[in-house]
Amino acid sequence: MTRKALWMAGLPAPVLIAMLLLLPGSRSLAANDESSGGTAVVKIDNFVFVPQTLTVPVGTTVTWTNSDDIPHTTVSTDGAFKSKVMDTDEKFSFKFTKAGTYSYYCSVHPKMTGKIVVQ
Ligand SMILES: [Cu+2]
Repeated sequence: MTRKALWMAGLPAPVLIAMLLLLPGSRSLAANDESSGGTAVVKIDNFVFVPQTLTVPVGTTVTWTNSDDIPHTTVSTDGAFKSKVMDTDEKFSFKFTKAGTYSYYCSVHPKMTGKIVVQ
């Protein structure tokens, strides 16, 4: 009885594995679709935007996270977006709906600059 129950419990495993393998695949396909609206992340670490240049498809929401102990902002040079002052671990998100190159800086430390390239 016990042996039979174990054998049966093992049966669905290949099915589960196949499902686990297939599901992330279909999700990443959807992420590549411009209309689905993906996400991307810029980290602020040690007075640097990481990565300094980020290339994303149109429709991507970019989230900046301040990992510094010092307050920072992210401000577009052409006024497309402007965050409030972000304290440690605070975030700011902006959805890029138009192609273009968006330069930005930290208004507290204007030497901190970065770029979002939207294609
Ligand atoms: Cu700053």
